[in-house]
Amino acid sequence: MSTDTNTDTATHFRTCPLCEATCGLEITTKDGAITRIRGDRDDVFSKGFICPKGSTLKQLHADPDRVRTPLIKRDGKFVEATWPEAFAAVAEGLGHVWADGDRNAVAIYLGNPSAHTLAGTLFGSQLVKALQTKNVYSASTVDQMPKHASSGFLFGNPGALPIPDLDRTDYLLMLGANPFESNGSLCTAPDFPGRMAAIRQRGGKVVVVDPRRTKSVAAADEHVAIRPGTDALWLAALITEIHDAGLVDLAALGPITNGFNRTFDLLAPFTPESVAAHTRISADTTRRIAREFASSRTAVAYGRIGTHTTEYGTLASWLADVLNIVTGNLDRPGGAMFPTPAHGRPAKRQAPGVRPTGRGFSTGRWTSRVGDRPEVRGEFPAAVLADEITTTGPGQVRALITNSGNPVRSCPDSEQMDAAFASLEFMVSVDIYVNETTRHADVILPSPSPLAKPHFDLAFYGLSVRNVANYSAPMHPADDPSEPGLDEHEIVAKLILIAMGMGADADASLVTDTMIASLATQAGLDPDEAAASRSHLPPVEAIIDLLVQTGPYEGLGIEQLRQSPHGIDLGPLKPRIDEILRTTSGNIELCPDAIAADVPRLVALLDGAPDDGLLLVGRRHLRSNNSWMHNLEVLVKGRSRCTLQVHPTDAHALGLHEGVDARLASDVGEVVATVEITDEVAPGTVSLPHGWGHDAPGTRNAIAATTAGVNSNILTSGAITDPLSGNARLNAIPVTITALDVVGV
Ligand SMILES: Nc1nc2c(c(=O)[nH]1)N[C@H]1C(S)=C(S)[C@@H](COP(=O)(O)OP(=O)(O)OC[C@H]3O[C@@H](n4cnc5c(=O)[nH]c(N)nc54)[C@H](O)[C@@H]3O)O[C@H]1N2
Ligand SMILES: Nc1nc2c(c(=O)[nH]1)N[C@H]1C(S)=C(S)[C@@H](COP(=O)(O)OP(=O)(O)OC[C@H]3O[C@@H](n4cnc5c(=O)[nH]c(N)nc54)[C@H](O)[C@@H]3O)O[C@H]1N2
Ligand code: SF4
Ligand SMILES: [Mo]
Repeated sequence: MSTDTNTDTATHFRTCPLCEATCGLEITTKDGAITRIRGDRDDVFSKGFICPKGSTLKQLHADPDRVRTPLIKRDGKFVEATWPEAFAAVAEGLGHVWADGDRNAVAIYLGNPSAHTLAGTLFGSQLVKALQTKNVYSASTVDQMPKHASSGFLFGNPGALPIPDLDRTDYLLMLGANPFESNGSLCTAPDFPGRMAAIRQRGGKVVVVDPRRTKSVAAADEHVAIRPGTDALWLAALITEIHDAGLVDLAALGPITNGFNRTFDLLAPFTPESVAAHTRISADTTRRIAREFASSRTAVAYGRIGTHTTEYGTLASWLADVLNIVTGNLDRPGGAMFPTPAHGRPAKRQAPGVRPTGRGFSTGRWTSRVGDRPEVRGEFPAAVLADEITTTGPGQVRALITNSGNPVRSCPDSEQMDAAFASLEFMVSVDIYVNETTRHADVILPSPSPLAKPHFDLAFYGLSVRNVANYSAPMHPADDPSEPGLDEHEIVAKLILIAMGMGADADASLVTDTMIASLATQAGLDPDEAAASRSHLPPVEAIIDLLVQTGPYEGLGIEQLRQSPHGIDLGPLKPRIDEILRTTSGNIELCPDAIAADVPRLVALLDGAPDDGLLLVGRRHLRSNNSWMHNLEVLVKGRSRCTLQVHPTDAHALGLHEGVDARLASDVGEVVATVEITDEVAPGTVSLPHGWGHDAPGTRNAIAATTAGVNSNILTSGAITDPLSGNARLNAIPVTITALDVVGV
């Protein structure tokens, strides 16, 4: 921070915590009040790039609807409480449920922002462990779990996700992602649009595969308007074509990969011709793109939400990686690479010639009580949480903790979720708003404004296109009278202590002290010395210091981070497959049994008749963030964005007109949405964004309520998931549309 005492202005540099892009912000204050937020031009990674959300941290900080005092529900109404009262109510409410002897009766749901907070990334898994419950749910199973599953199967390491090396690739094949709105996902790359443009400027090519003509499509060389839900078919055909054309490149990865022939045999039925009707992509196009990809100097296939959140999510994710592997593009510059984050563990040294074997990856170590769904990475599908709450009998979920999640809007079959939450015996939410989910809570524990918290992107530096480290100290002291008074990590620490049976009064520092001691021990340091030498630091900074000092970059610690307000650039990604692999063979397992056993489902899709009905897909908008940030006037003003996009041909056939309301129905629910006729969607595809529907009673989001929109997850089904990952199908939903008669016409 720099200050000018003459004018009482100060400049703070922080990383924006709102999305995965990790942009640097320059925040100017006068007399403590924020006067301006703009992109930090000196940020080593984002170099001044910012999107409209970054600057609205100011409005979020000031939002009068943001919860600033713990709330306890009494006689159906929230009343303000002190922190000791709130924690006592939590200990009592959860304690009552635990008293019956079943730890599984308390469930937890961790929402998306918990990947963006230190509370979530450092203490989330500790809380899960302390709860000793199998009922663990998160936004991962409405998002990227297929990617974890495919990495688990391929590399034995579900936490190691290959990232497209955007800055060096010659050919980006991007499926089901729209970084012009989302700013990128599982690919931390501030100014993704600029990085895409740079690919083209250096003579490379960008191909976007999406049933909608998005802004990302407009900035690409080529648009492939795929039929929703068919990415796995198409990727399989690309691989078969590359194999048949003799373009497989085994030079680098062949010696460390098992299962090439089995993979090619399994994928043989999928050819450019055989998948053409289902994907609506001509065989010529598929053949040409396969050859371009394989013969490009470097190339990378990168799939995101549109490929992952379908019934074939893990297969599609696996196939994108197979495509990268068989063309020699995994773990090499310009291909798909594994970042080396500053807080990661340093590489284990292997004796020369010895493969780095591990324990491999498995799912289904236990299964859900209702529906017998396998756990994946210790989680059940978010799609079954409602059933676990409403199905009576031993093991029933009776209490719930949510941390930064809004599953009543973000998860499938959300009306059922809403009703289920209303029936809980006890619910506690760590959140910043009273919204569709937290209105059901008995206690709300408010997290401070993002500007009042320390920040270090533990999750996203592991998914980043460059190795970077940037620490932001809190801009406001924890005891700022306009803030709730406890940092979010302290709130989570208190919940951990309650779950451990230590009561509501135990000191949060017990949790941070234990973490410091155990990290030190793991790193081979003396725990007392490690703690003593960091006793001058706030606990979270001490933990980051310890992680970074014992990480892969020598000479890096919190001091260097503090002195580098614009971040530290640790260079481009480096090949490191041997440090990643944890398979029992020590090799990449291209065709593991679990995956092979799921391929017949894809064959069945191919053998079935192509679906000619209407398929619903979602979409994102730059000025939105899943189901929240809709209470900030500056972001939601103007025309409603929650429209049902229909292609002119379909609109004509259905008798729909621009701006009228229509009934949109799936086999689990229906909504009434306003029609927008646009050829941006492919014929047969309709699109409605998720995260809207802010008209529920009992919420406290005055602005959001005025631009409510409709909740698209009324239409998605909890029953249909990708079997290997448990991920919900949120795209490619069969729907029907009926024109509603306009009154008076
Ligand atoms: N149909 C459909 N559904 C989808 C998707 C889709 O594409 N289509 N996308 C899915 C995806 S990718 C995701 S990640 C999920 C997201 O699903 P969720 O994580 O369940 O929901 P969000 O809308 O991100 O809600 C975030 C919550 O965190 C709160 N919050 C914000 N900042 C903080 C903070 O700093 N601390 C705390 N404690 N709380 C905070 C907000 O008030 C809000 O309640 O939605 C999924 N749902
Ligand atoms: N502004 C904004 N930014 C965000 C978010 C937000 O809500 N708003 N959410 C954040 C989160 S939690 C995430 S996970 C990321 C997601 O980031 P992205 O993965 O980039 O997500 P989307 O922008 O939803 O883009 C998904 C695209 O997939 C297309 N699609 C749908 N079905 C299919 C299909 O079957 N096949 C193919 N090939 N394409 C399909 C859709 O038309 C859409 O354009 O964004 C993050 N950033
Ligand atoms: S792109 Fe993401 S990280 Fe960058 S300013 Fe926008 S919301 Fe923040
Ligand atoms: Mo997400």
